[in-house]
Amino acid sequence: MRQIVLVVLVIAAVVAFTAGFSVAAEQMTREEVMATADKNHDGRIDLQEFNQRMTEVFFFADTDKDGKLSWEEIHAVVVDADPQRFKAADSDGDGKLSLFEFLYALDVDFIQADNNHDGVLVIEEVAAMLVKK
Ligand SMILES: [Ca+2]
Ligand SMILES: [Ca+2]
Ligand SMILES: [Ca+2]
Repeated sequence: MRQIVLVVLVIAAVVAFTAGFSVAAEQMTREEVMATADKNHDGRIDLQEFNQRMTEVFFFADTDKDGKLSWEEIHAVVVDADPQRFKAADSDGDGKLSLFEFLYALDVDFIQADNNHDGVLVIEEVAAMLVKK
């Protein structure tokens, strides 16, 4: 089974949804992923842009509007989502992710993708996440 880093899929998936297309996440190019998350168009995604984007994703994915993401809600947006990662992210064990749990888990992805530890992701680092197996 292909292992793609959750965060890139989430970015890509929400782009596909909000754009009104049923484009598979995998069909998005890294340029498209970058262009959507890079709000100030400086060619890099900083943690603030990242969290902003992920907060949008959170509320987009919360279809029953209870303020938390269930596994079903995550899975509806990210078909490749990993149930183990969902469990790991659910730190209070209530079976759902709060915004805090969601952002915290994704920030770990962000930090791991930031290869040179300068606090921002450049296109090469995003590309590295996309091809990670
Ligand atoms: Ca930026
Ligand atoms: Ca929900
Ligand atoms: Ca929880």
